Parts: sequence; structure tokens; C-alpha cells
Amino acid sequence: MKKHLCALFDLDGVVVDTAKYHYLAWREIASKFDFDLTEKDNEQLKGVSRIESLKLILEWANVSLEKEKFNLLLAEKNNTYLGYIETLGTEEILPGIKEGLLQLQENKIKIGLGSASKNAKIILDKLELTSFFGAIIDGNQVEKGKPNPEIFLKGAAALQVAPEKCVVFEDSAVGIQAAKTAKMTAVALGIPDSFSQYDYCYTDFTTLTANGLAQLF
Ligand code: B16
Ligand code: MG
Repeated sequence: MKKHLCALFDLDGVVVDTAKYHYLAWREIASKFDFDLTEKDNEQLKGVSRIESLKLILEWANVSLEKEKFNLLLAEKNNTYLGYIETLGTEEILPGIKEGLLQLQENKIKIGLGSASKNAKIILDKLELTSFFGAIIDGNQVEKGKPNPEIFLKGAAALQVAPEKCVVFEDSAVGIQAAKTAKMTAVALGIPDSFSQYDYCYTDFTTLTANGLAQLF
């Protein structure tokens, strides 16, 4: 019997390196408060929804804002981010991802996306990867962001696979927490120290494809 029947992919930081564009856009917002958002700070924003990210930045900058101004900044950040990703193309798909998706597809493994981003569908289209995904769950379809397991549980339900039969590929600590809370197998992509819990950790998808992807399914 196959160990897992479904692969759920995070988007930013796993499929494509849009994390750097989120960082640049948030830096511009933070600079309005003379707050220098560092790459280390940005690590804590990975996988975190737009609203929660802004709340964190304001907290770090020790700034409180009225709702109207808060919403304006959210829109501004997204416009800046959309500007950065306007020319995003297939060359920005992270190494090993296309090969991994093809391998999973050939082995009839169901594939889903579980991203906190409200821009996930635009990005997948730009990367010409949409057709690989049998279900796309993004920030528009969930009430609770990662580390809440809602995103991944909705992905499993849409693909009609039990959570225990799903593998999640994630680059963020909150995403790995969400996968574990959902009782899924969690594969962390990045440096082990960045995560408090995971089942497997690989530096990137190429290393995973070469060393363990086939064994997971
Ligand atoms: P948006 P993921 C997350 O995507 C990003 O990691 C996080 O930095 C971002 O704030 C969040 O999406 C919301 O994105 O502003 O486009 O709705 O990693 O869960 O694919
Ligand atoms: Mg991510």
C-alpha cells in the first residue's frame, strides 16, 4: 500500500521565491515608520497572512494605527508586491519543483496547493503550473491563517484524501506547525534550526527529489 496519496505544496518559498518580493514590499511599508525591517524579522513573516504580517510589523515598530490607515497600508503593500511580481515567469520556479511535480503526476499522486497568499492563483498562472494542481486553497478561502491547519485540511478535503495520507511541503515554521496539527507528514524546506517540529527537513526540493521524494509515496 502507498504511504501517502496526496502532496500539498506551500507556494511562496517552496514553489517560487516570492518571499524576497514580500520582504521588499514590507520594507517599504516599515520605512514609513523609520523601522528597519531586517531579513531576520522577515523570517517571522513567512507563511503569515497579509493582515497578521502588518500587525507584527506595527508591533515591532511600536506604532498603532486607525483601521482606515491600516487598510490603506495593506493595499499599498499589495500594490507594491504586485508590481514586483508583474514580470514573474517560469524561470523563477525554484529548482527541483517542476521535476518533482512531474514525478508525482506520473505516479498518480494527488497534488494540492495550500498557500496563505491571496495572490496564489495569479502566481501559479504566471509560472504555468496551474494545471498540476487538483485543488488550490489560498488566503481567500480560509478564515484562519497558518499555524491553524485550516488551509491544509481544506486541501485534503477538496482532494478527498485523509489528512494522514497527505504530505505537506513548507518553508515556514507556522506552515510546518499547521501541517503537524492537521496530522499530516511535514517536510520542511530550509535550515533545520528554523523549525520547531517536522518529519523531514531538506535544504531544497532538488535535494528532496534526489534523496527521498519517491519513498514518501
Ligand atoms: P499575500 P505562502 C504567504 O504565502 C507568504 O509566505 C507570506 O509572506 C505572505 O504574507 C502571505 O502569503 C500572504 O500573501 O499578501 O499575497 O496575500 O508561503 O503561504 O505560500
Ligand atoms: Mg511559504
